[in-house]
Amino acid sequence: GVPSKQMAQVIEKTGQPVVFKEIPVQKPGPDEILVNIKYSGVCHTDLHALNGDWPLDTKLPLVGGHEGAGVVVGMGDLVDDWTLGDYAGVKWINGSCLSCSFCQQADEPLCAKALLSGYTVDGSFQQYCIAKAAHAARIPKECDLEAISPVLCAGITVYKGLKESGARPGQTVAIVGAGGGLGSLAIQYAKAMGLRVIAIDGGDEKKKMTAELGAEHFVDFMTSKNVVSDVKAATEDGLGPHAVILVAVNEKPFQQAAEYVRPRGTVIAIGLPAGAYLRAPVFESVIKMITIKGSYVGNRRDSAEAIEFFRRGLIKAPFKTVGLSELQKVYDLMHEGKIAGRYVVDTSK
Ligand code: 8ID
Ligand code: ZN
Repeated sequence: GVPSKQMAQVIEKTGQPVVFKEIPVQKPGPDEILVNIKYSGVCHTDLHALNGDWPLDTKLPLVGGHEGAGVVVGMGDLVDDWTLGDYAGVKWINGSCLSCSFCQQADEPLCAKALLSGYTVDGSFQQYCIAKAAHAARIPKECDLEAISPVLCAGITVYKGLKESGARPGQTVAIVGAGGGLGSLAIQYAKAMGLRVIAIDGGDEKKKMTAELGAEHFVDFMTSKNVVSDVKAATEDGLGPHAVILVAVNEKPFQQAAEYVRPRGTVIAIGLPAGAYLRAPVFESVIKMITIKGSYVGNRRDSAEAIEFFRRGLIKAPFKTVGLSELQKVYDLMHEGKIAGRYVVDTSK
């Protein structure tokens, strides 16, 4: 049976540490499922929510988390396509209206009424979490819930970003922030899609990890004297990468990428550093015919495809697991930029 109380990490006030406490288990509405979250990845977005540093208010108090992997333990009366015991994923898009023009064209992340897990509705840093049945991700039974949890945001987002870049097999993509959560998965998806990878991040631990994941080059933003020329030099003809995937949490690379991307190339902005601006020189942008665009998570189809790459064994990104009770420690490490790969929390501890 489902208990009436559970442990959760609660943001009571932004800018203050999360509070590990007992809270009630919610009941699913008619079109919702209740998921017993086993594991949840910790995304930098959760830290933005804790800090309240985006121009978008969170609900308060708030249970964060949007990379939740677990088991369906309840559902509302209108739900007829889930079975108790199914594996389900709680992702960033918790629900959407399903009828606006964006939802109709499968741009559900653009729905003005989208519910955001761990931001506008309670998310996966609790043992029992609610998701709209139409949007929860279907996880095949053969998948390991611990290892797949980071796919539910990081994986979906970078897979979508790589598709949006238009980069084709054999071409080169620069991943900026390659040593972090999204970046480490981006290397794996890029490789699986037949792309060649230049990793950009800082420090020897991330250099080693990105090489093990399959990056051919590493540019250290902390020691490089000229990131722009170093990235260009890492491509065979010196003309720069075909695409740039920006997943860093720092404004600088958002103002640099247009300078090293290849003519006809595409810069994809994914990371969301607070208060930051993109910048590109008009002259070079025009005569190089470059494209700069944003990419925001993925729709339900992107999510299913990203999960399928994982199921096929193509995505093996490094993660470390700690108890849900230790979430604040993960935030502290993330704030210091000390995490190579992803942290996952185990909701039973
Ligand atoms: O849908 C979306 N657009 C979406 C989805 C999910 C997450 C956007 N995000 C956003 C998050 O909110 C966050 O702003 O993507 C960003 C990255 O999330 P993350 O991968 O979870 O963060 P991380 O694990 O802390 O990794 C960030 C990496 O960037 C590196 C850091 O060293 C770290 O490894 N980095 C930084 I900070 N500055 C850099 C620089 N100048 C840099 N790497 C290269 N050059
Ligand atoms: Zn996320």
